[in-house]
Amino acid sequence: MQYLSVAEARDLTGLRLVLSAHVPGPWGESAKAVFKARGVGFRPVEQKILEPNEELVAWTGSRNAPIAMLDADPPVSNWLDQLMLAERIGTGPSLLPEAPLDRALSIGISAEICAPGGFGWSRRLVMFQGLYGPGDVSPAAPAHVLHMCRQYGYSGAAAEAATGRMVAIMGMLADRLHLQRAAGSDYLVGDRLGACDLYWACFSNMIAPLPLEDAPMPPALHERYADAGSEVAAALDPILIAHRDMIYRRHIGLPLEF
Ligand SMILES: N[C@@H](CCC(=O)N[C@@H](CS)C(=O)NCC(=O)O)C(=O)O
Repeated sequence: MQYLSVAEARDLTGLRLVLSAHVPGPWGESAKAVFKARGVGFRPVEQKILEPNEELVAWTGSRNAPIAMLDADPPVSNWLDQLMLAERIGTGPSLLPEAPLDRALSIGISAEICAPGGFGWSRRLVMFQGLYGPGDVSPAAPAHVLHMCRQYGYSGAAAEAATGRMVAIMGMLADRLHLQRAAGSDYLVGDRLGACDLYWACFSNMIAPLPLEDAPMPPALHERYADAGSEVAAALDPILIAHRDMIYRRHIGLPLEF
């Protein structure tokens, strides 16, 4: 994918979406899927993964991605705010149900996948444990490592609890999909595509990545994602993968471009 630099993007109008360039970051891939499903075009802007991104911070106040920048509006850097932006400016069927209780369920499932302490956050803690742990990160570690661990809530104790959270969330999603299938729906809530379906499809790559021909990421990242440990492998009910493959084929499109 071709990315604009921050300098090229900041004075343009319309939607500019800052993304971690050339990797399938799960929050970034989800934001792309959400805007696409709502028919909203955007210009991709480069964030350099794990780097200080000083120009980006000066423009948006954030170092990481994704960040949605619409015209001269304030930056939108949280997954839920990005979903609400897509709901507001997009067209076609909403990614949230009409009825408030169903909305609450859809947003709640999405939060279990995307929010701090949720599935993606927990998976990242386990990956950090492989890179920087076990145990707390040493205060003598390089500054960028300390910064990253602080930003993403890494500690030995948090990483220890993370696999249990992932397994519990995967169990909830699998139970929900079985229930929905029995009621005649392929989707997590109701009978049409919702944001939570897109989030699960994108975040599932953190434990069971799509084949490299569909998601041509650096092979080392693919291996790291695929190696999620025996507890997670045991919790991977085939219905979770069947759902995400259907969501990619029917709604998001393959191969991925990042
Ligand atoms: N702000 C997002 C989460 C953003 C996030 O965690 N981004 C990560 C994963 S894609 C990232 O940019 N990582 C690369 C980096 O930190 O440089 C939200 O909670 O909605």
